[in-house]
Amino acid sequence: KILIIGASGQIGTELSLKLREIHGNEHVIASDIREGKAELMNSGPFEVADATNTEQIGRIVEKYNISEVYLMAAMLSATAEKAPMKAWNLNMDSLFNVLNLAKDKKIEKVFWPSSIAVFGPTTPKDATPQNTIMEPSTVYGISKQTGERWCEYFHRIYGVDVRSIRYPGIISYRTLPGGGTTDYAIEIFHEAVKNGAYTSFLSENTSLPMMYMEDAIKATIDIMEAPSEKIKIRSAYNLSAMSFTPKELAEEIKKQLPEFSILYEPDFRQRIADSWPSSIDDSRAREDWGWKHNCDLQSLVKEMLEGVGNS
Ligand code: VAH
Repeated sequence: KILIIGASGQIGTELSLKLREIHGNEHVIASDIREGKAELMNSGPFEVADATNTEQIGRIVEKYNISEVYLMAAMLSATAEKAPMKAWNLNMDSLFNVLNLAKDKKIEKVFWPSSIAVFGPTTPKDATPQNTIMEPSTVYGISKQTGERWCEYFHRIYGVDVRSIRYPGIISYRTLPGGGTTDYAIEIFHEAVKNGAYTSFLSENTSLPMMYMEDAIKATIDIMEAPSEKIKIRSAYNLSAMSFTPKELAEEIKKQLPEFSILYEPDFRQRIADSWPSSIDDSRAREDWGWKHNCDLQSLVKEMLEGVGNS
């Protein structure tokens, strides 16, 4: 059976629904510190639990005979800057909780998301390589970089089958964003449909790596389904689909909504975005386990405007 921790979150919700579609509702247990959307709560078992609590998670693993865990709980970049120690404890203690369950053979396989936030201001910005300088300047990035090192360690020393990818900004309409720096690329669609205008908290030429939720879910399930010997990188794989700036996104929206207008008022999140790559080289994921994205900027805008418009 599969357990998703952080199932009420932006990615966790859609990942839970997709895995239930594939494996059947009773095969996929959702868990989070708080209940999630009705669609999630009504589609299968849900357990309220604290991701950092070893007894609570251990009990769920035993109760449902869990073999695979997707650990999607974390405090994201912008929120983490406001509560550094809380973010560190949540992001790290939840990871140790799950890695130790795997080390003790209580579960067989772990997915843990890293992020392009592991890169910092001294990292080469364009087509950022899989192996390069990583001096993250955010609490979230530091926790993801450290988490990668621990995943690699638990694999090498204890044989834990943990798999990870460095998510870019993930864009979706079914769930609200969770306090990230890339949230502008979600908010803009809701505002465009509601008010025909949006004020971006990132400057117009801030290029960031981005991905549509469907591609992110596909990558997550693909890497978990791949034969273990194909997963040659046990820290985390670079992953990408597209890169764009707020200006390029606004231009694409204007093709569908000609009256849409945008203003730029950068806030504290500009500094975070400026420390991240503009684009990512994900050739290793494509070589090792056959990653390829489907959704580009044009299809993203079409899907998002339709999705927001109908939700
Ligand atoms: C954030 N959406 O903005 C997350 C993600 C690369 C961005 O890590 O913090």
